[in-house]
Formats: sequence, C-alpha cells, structure tokens
Amino acid sequence: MGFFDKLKQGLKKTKENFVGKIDKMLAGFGVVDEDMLDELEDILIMSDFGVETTDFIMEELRARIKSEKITEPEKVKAVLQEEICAILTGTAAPGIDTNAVPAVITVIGVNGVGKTTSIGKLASRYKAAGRSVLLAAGDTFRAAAIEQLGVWADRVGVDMIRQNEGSDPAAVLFDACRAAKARGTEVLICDTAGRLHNKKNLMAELAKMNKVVEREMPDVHRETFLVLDATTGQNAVNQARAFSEVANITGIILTKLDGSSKGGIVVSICKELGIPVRLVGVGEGIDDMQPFNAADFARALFED
Ligand SMILES: Nc1nc2c(ncn2[C@@H]2O[C@H](COP(=O)(O)OP(=O)(O)OP(=O)(O)O)[C@@H](O)[C@H]2O)c(=O)[nH]1
Ligand SMILES: [Mg+2]
Repeated sequence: MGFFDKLKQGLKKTKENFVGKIDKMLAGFGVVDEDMLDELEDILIMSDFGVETTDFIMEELRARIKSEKITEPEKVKAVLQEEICAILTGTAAPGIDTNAVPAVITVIGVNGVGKTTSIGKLASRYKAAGRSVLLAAGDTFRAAAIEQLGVWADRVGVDMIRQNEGSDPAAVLFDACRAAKARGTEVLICDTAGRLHNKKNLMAELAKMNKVVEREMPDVHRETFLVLDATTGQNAVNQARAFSEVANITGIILTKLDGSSKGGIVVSICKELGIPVRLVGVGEGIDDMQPFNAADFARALFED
C-alpha cells in the first residue's frame, strides 16, 4: 500500500465520524443558512477540533460565505477543506531531515502513547536513509521498558545503550552520548519514561537530560518530539500544552490515527499550540509512520 493509501486507511474512522456527519447534515439542507452553520459548528466540536479552533474556522467560513456569496451547502464543504488545509499548512515542517546529522532526538510523552514504538519506526527511517543510529534506553522506570526498546533495536538492526532498571535516565544518556561520539554515530534517539510526574520533577528530569547533551554533544542537531495519542482527542491537546511548558518541543508525533475517530485534534494542535505535527502513526508496524503533510491529510480526510 502506498503512503497516501495508508494515510487514507488510517483516517477512515475520523473520516466516517467527521466528513460522514457533514455529508449527512449537508444533504438535509437546500441552502446555506444559520441553522446549517450551527449544525456544522456542533460537528466540529464533536470531532475534537476544540472550541478555539472551531470558533476560528466558523468565523472564516462565515466571512467567505458572505464575500463569495456561497449558497450551496456542498460548496461549504470545499471551503472547509481549504480552511483546514490552511491551518495545517501554517505550522508545516518536514517529518525528519535525515541529512541533519549528527542529531540527538529525545522522545517524550505520557504513558502508553507510543513513544517506544515511534522510536523503532524513527530508527528504521534513519537507517533506511543510510544513517548510523544508536538508541538510549532512557525509560528506566517501567518494568520491561528496556527490553521492549531492545526488541525494536534488534528488529531495526541498531545498537542500544542501557543501564539497569531504576537508574538515572541522565546517566544512560551520558553513556549513550559518549558511545555515539566514540563510534561516530550519526543519530542518537533517547526513550523516556511515560510516568505522569508532577511538573517540577518532570522539568528537573528533562533539564538534567538536556544538560548532558549540551555538555557532551554541544553542536548537534536537536529534536524533542512529543508523542500524542490521537485516540485521546482533546486530552492530547491538554498534554501538549502541559509538556510545552517544561520542554522545548520541536515537533509532535501523532500516533494511532488508524484507531482514532478523533483525528480532528491535528487541526486543534496546529492552530492552538503552533507546534508542527511532524509525523503520524498509522499502525503498529515498523513502516506505519509517515511525515505529516497538510494537503495530503486534508485530501485523505475529505476526498473519496
Ligand atoms: N494502532 C496503532 N498502535 C500504535 C501506534 N503507535 C503505537 N501503538 C501501540 O500502542 C501501544 C503502546 O506503545 P508504546 O510504544 O509501548 O508506548 P509508550 O509511550 O512507549 O508507553 P510507555 O513506555 O508505557 O509509556 C503498543 O501496543 C503499540 O503497538 C500507532 O500508530 N497505531
Ligand atoms: Mg515506552
């Protein structure tokens, strides 16, 4: 299956939930009027666009309906697609730049969102681009987390630096930085624990890890990817907001789009947080992650 088809397949539930409802609603109206726009607004809210983004989209829509004298309900759908695409394009950034090396990538996010899986997929992408990759088992908290990352390392065919469970993640990262320098590794990807810390602890832990990289590998390309689970809807937006207060997030990996009917949060994230969605997960397999592309996303969502 090609990339676009996979994205389309992954967005099936969101499409049914969102565009399906819009189609049904539009069919019930002969002409664009306030009642129709009210119903559209409800659908946006129910599809996890969030209040702020919904308000913004509705304002844009009303303005265009007026200035372009739109009366056919079906036309509103095309305008909506354009507006969504425009929001997504606003924060557009490439998935990963495999030429920006040496690179250190830290992957953060709450428990179970898909951090470790995404690291496996990232490592595979870099390796396919001919880059040497090293993984750092920075989740020293959850039982079996190290082994899980180890399974991915084996699957991709890259090495992993680890310490014992319960050790300091910053110490693991220190070892990994030293190993990367000694071996001339191009890409170091660090896993982190998904436990829900209080803000102060999380900030301290991330700051400590940051310091290690700054000291050991000062001039490398840095990325901090926040992983969000698309099935959690607006909750993911709240997580992004909280994490952006403690980390310098350079991009979002939005996972489990394939299982989600709440893909509308992509729009909410881009609009409300201004953080680019860089990659999307559309399955559990090693190749089931792709760079996020605004136009493709809007097209996969709206077009048959
Ligand atoms: N369907 C689907 N499942 C995914 C995707 N990404 C991850 N998963 C699944 O989500 C589950 C959790 O993934 P992990 O990678 O272990 O998540 P984590 O954030 O590392 O979890 P903790 O280490 O416990 O915090 C696993 O069963 C993955 O296979 C995706 O894009 N689509
Ligand atoms: Mg994990």
